[in-house]
Amino acid sequence: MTWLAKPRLHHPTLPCNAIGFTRRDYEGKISTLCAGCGHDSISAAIIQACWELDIQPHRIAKLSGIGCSSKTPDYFLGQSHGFNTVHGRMPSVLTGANLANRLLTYLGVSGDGDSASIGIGQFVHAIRRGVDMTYIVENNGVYGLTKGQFSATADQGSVSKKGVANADSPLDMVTMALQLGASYVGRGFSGDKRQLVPLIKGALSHRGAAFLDVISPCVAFNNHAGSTRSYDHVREHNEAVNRLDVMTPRAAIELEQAPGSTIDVPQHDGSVLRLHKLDAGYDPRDRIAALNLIQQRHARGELATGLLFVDPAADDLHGHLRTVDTPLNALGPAELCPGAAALAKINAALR
Ligand SMILES: Cc1ncc(C[n+]2csc(CCOP(=O)(O)OP(=O)(O)O)c2C)c(N)n1
Ligand code: SF4
Ligand SMILES: [Mg+2]
Repeated sequence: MTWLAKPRLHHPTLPCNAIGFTRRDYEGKISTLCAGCGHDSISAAIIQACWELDIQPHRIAKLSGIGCSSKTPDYFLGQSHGFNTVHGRMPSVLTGANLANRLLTYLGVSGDGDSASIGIGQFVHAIRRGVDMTYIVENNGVYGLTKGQFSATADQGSVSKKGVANADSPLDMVTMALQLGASYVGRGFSGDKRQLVPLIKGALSHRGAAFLDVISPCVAFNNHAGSTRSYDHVREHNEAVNRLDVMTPRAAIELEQAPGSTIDVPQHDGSVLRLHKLDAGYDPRDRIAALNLIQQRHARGELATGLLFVDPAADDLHGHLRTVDTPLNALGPAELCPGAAALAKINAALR
């Protein structure tokens, strides 16, 4: 794989976050993706979100599969743990890593090909189990890396670069994530950083399975007239349901006075998600309403973006399994081997 290292020197007056890191400390190598690829904008949003949240880079584990989208973890968080799995296998490797060490922040980055085709079973089970992670699908409707075949998320009737219309029904990963029990579900657009950064910040602060589908145009193979994943098409058919801010515990919390227009949703880590409703009456704490909204907008050829659903009281896989608070990889022989008497007791109970 080709890669270019970034020069380490930077201007001494670059602003630092609360733990003394500049934005550059969250960057990675120089991207080798096509100029204008939506995936690079998502990488920039991830860098911004982690910097603003003051997360220690070495406390993040970034995992991905195979594809242009799955290459991107090389281009951000160069000081974090990273694992590039085989095609479609990111969710199971992330689940294992999370079970071994619950104290890291897990970020899974994947593509619509990686997660909606070969890896769909893996996606389904990681979401269903409530693995504590932020799972981002960089959705361009094609297999970019292998030169633009339609993916399973491509809209029926969307036209390929060669002029062929897609005959198959699309699979909507946001709908699937909602049905599977994800406790934070949103859809963003790589071209809308103002919406995307807080969406990612909220997902990283959330405990439980957070899923984000980010529409990310492929400028090489899916950005022409007739494609429903082109920059122009998405800009024309995008309807945001809310505007988000994420306030970390240190920040002063001030309520806006417009009655009925703002919802504050506290998260496990003490941060507060503040949602300004744009769509009158839309409550992102209602899973059924989210499913209805997505279907209604889809029938009109539109994309609903923003935070579509959040359950602030959600638990995660560790809670379901009642694992100990200490990371499993830090347990010593005494905790791991309770001794012959304990084994005898278990055996006796099974007789
Ligand atoms: C087991 C296996 N099957 C097929 C491939 C070929 N392959 C590489 S990337 C890819 C699809 C990538 O599409 P997507 O996840 O949407 O990423 P994008 O490049 O669009 O960002 C495929 C089919 C592979 N690398 N490994
Ligand atoms: S082929 Fe498409 S997805 Fe891959 S880097 Fe180029 S624009 Fe991005
Ligand atoms: Mg793709």
